[in-house]
Amino acid sequence: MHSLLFTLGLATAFAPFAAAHTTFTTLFIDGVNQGDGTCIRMAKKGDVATFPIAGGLGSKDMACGLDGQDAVAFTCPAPSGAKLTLEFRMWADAAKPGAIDDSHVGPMAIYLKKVSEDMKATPAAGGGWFKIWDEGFDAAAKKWATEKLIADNGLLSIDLPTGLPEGYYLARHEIITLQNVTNNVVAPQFYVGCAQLHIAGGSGGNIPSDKTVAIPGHISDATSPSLDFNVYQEDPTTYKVPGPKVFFPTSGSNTKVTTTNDKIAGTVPATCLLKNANWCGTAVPAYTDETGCWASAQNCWDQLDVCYNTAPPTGSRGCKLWEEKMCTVLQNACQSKQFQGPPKTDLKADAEGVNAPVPGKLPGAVNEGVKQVGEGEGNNGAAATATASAAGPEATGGLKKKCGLKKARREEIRRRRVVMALP
Ligand SMILES: [Cu+2]
Repeated sequence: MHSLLFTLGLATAFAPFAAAHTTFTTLFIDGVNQGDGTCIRMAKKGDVATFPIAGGLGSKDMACGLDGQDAVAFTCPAPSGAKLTLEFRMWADAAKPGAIDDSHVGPMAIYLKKVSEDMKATPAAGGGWFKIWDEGFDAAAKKWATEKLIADNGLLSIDLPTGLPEGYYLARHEIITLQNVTNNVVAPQFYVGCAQLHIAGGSGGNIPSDKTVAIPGHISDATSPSLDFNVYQEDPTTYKVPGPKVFFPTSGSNTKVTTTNDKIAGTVPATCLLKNANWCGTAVPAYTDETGCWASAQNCWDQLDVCYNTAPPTGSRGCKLWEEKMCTVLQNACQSKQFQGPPKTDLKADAEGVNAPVPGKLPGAVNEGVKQVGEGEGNNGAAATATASAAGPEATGGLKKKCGLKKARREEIRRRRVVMALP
């Protein structure tokens, strides 16, 4: 008999592992860095930003994570069929390198949901989600999706479908890690988050409702073999990713459609002098006398307050730059009685140093070629089945080796179970 301990923040109770989880921090569209935290819904508090979902399979946090029901200010424009790259970090602000602790093995998936122009108007939790890609264990590479993510420095690229109706979307990632699932305890961890997108297109119709699922609800059975899977003992090539089948609406046209930013709600405004995640610094008032100078400086400090107060766990590098290059310069000018201003600055919305360095080369799309399978067919489970026989005894050898390596880890999990059983 299994005791079902679904994601009770199990690992979070153990300090050495507290920082070893993961969170989605940065989005690239066709190779262009949108900025750390920009267009991304993530947990607002840094100390829990990388933690798995704590509320269980029925929690609203399953949709876009903790605080994921709250829209952020910016929406990023993507051309039809654009390549998205998601960056995952162990430390949201990139204080230390790493994507996710290598003990965390399991599948990954990407979902989309069409929402209204007003990002606040459509709740993330609820119907309308469809899965555009998933991967469990790659038998050819002998790696779980998470292991491939680590090998790619926490970067995952995916091509968007070309047959989507133009409009606003949430793009959601789902990482499920199975390292704490043993023969006695089913404690998978869910790491989810969302990006706010506008996807250009126009040729696509609506998303058929029979291809969509509700989140939470898309995975409801904690006893299913997709969650109750012992990665230390079971054959990973038999693993099936949970949730719906992949639906990848393609259009016949390969022409890349783009929409100009001024037609899209929530894009970073052209007046943005410096950006930090979803905050934007705009020009301070011009002045010609002392009073005006100090008023302008105050305007700068007021903007700075908002920047620091709204900075997500990815950090406040942009705020610091605004403080140094704008407010401090302005204040010094007022103090030295230069009452004609403001002084010229060389700030750019994405100034050097606002974003953490990109940890590696952006990888090719995980679904390159997969979409040719045909829409709605997907690769849910199929990839594992198709490659299982090809992998042969070597795969088994790999598994054994992994068991040996993870022995200490299993013992630790057993200890944890005892701790968890205490009142
Ligand atoms: Cu973890």
